[in-house]
Amino acid sequence: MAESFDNIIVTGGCGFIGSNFVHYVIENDLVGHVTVLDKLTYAGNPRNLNGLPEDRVELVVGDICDAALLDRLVPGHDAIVHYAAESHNDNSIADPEPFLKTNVEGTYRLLQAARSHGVRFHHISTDEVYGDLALDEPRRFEPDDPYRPSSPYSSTKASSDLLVRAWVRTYGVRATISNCSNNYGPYQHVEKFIPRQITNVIDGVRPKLYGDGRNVRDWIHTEDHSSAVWRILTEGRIGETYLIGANGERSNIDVLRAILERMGKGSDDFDWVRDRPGHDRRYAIDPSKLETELEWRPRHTDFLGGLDQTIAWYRQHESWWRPAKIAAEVRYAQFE
Ligand code: NAD
Ligand code: TDX
Repeated sequence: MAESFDNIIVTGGCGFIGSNFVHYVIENDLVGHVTVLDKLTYAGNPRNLNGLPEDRVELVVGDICDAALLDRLVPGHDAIVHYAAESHNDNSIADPEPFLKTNVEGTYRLLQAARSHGVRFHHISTDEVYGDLALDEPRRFEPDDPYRPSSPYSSTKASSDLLVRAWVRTYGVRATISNCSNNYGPYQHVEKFIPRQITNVIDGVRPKLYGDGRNVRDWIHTEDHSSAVWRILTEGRIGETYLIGANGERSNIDVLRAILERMGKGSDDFDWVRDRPGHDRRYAIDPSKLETELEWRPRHTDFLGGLDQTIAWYRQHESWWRPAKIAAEVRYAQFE
């Protein structure tokens, strides 16, 4: 039987994916109240929670590494859904330290709080913990594959997953883990591939493609990520890892050319730029455990339709992304 939750904490709920989950659970009346715990780093924006009822969503601005804050905040809640992270590979290559702090220490602090206060815990992770696959390899990532992270970012996410597994086994924390593939949709930070290229085209700047452009990512719409997390939180087996994916493998050059075509540009109207160091070749998720055991299915199976909606959203929400765009391109100029 599905477990029910009335009052949950969502860490990182002002980021791209966490805020989508807050909208999902409130707008579908799945929980009574959400406390968003978010440090509001460069990646967090309280406007992502606009339109939600104030009596059902409270924003607490704070750091997941703050143990005293967690001890005050966690009692009275029945679950923690943990999205907060430093999430961008390129930033982790330029400066790994915030990734160690937030992704590893922050997850440790939250696990200790969940343990002390007997609260259910769901940990949001990434397919990147499994490293990468060759382009011609006839297999996809499976939950029990070995961890082989490549970047400072993915190694800190892998570390956080291992902490969760140990806290389940040693301390009996009631936790689950999900590892999801690349998300796309509205509200994604403009440092990430799809919004960076859409906003470059809007600005009359040529998009930037790393390396030979043949790297493959497995795309899923954020709303499908949210519905999968809810299913795992309420019906998943404690201690289990579930992979979330929507059969959306595409090469970067194909995605970029789809954006260019939709925005009225030629198929070669972009710049090839220096490759990302340690750049993972291909990610691909086998979601069959989630589909079979928890009967979850993605709803957004038309990637090009989703891309059209995403482009339209960035065209209509320039005031949302403009300040972050300026800062992100300053950062890119330092390492490109
Ligand atoms: P994001 O960078 O858009 O948002 C991260 C949020 O966490 C921000 O609101 C930020 O302010 C907050 N935060 C950062 N450090 C914090 C701290 N110390 N204390 C409190 N809050 C803090 O990230 P996203 O793309 O929404 O990713 C969310 C989660 O999903 C991450 O755990 C990420 O690893 C995982 N994930 C992302 C993808 C993807 O495609 N973006 C895919 C799989 C998994
Ligand atoms: O300007 C660019 N040009 C380019 O070719 C950027 C920003 C990226 N790329 C390439 C690198 C990747 O192969 O596009 C692909 C996607 O890049 P990102 O958006 O940076 O995502 P990725 O590194 O794949 O990681 C994402 O998915 C897994 C999220 O950022 C992570 O948080 C998540 O864990």
